[in-house]
Amino acid sequence: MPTPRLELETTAYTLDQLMQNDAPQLALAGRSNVGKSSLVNALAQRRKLAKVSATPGKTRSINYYRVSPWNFFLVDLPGYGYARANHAEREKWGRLLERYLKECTSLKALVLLVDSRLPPQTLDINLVEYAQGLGLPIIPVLTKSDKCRQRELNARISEWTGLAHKRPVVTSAAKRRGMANLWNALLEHMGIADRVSLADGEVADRPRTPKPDAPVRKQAQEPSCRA
Ligand SMILES: Nc1nc2c(ncn2[C@@H]2O[C@H](COP(=O)(O)OP(=O)(O)OP(=O)(O)O)[C@@H](O)[C@H]2O)c(=O)[nH]1
Ligand SMILES: [Mg+2]
Repeated sequence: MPTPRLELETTAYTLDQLMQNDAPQLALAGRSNVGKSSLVNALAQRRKLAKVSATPGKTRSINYYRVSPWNFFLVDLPGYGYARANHAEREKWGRLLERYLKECTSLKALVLLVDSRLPPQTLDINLVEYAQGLGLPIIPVLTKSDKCRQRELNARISEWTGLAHKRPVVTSAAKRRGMANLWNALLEHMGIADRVSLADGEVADRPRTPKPDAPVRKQAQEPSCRA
């Protein structure tokens, strides 16, 4: 049973920097701060492969991660719906995302990340409709499940199964839960027969030792669980 490995291959900030490579791609899309970069790290069982931040709008580029031993790419997209980005920035990211989804012929599915704590949001539904219009399959993924009760997760599962016509994969990057399920959903979608077996909570690299007098950073406001 192979162990998946992720390596950053290249980064694109503009349309003319989009990677030209025939290998298949799976794109991770979702609202800003939903946990896309954290999920890349959890899938890779690493802590710092992708930059994570409590401040929304951290990922401003398209980051292509090569997945070994299989020859495909996971693509971390800039988050949408970042309220504090100015109009011009939002336009620029929107255009980049739209062109990427429309023109990348190697793109095999949109892995849509949605926060387990929130009912489907307009921007997510718009993206689902846009992708469905392009004939692009959607793999829905619930993030931050550690922040939710089972009752609320069940509600999300049925809402997203209805919208995306596929049962979402429930994950927590923080607790490293659901990573084997997610890998296996991705491999299955790619028509790859291998399956991954990772125990929940499994971490490959060593945790960073906190400095004794490191200042405590203020966290951005997070939605609360209403179940
Ligand atoms: N509790 C919990 N927090 C998480 C989880 N995944 C991500 N976070 C937190 O959510 C915040 C945003 O995570 P990112 O991975 O940077 O989110 P992103 O979608 O890449 O954000 P942008 O790059 O701004 O689009 C960070 O504070 C993470 O620590 C999770 O599974 N559980
Ligand atoms: Mg990010």
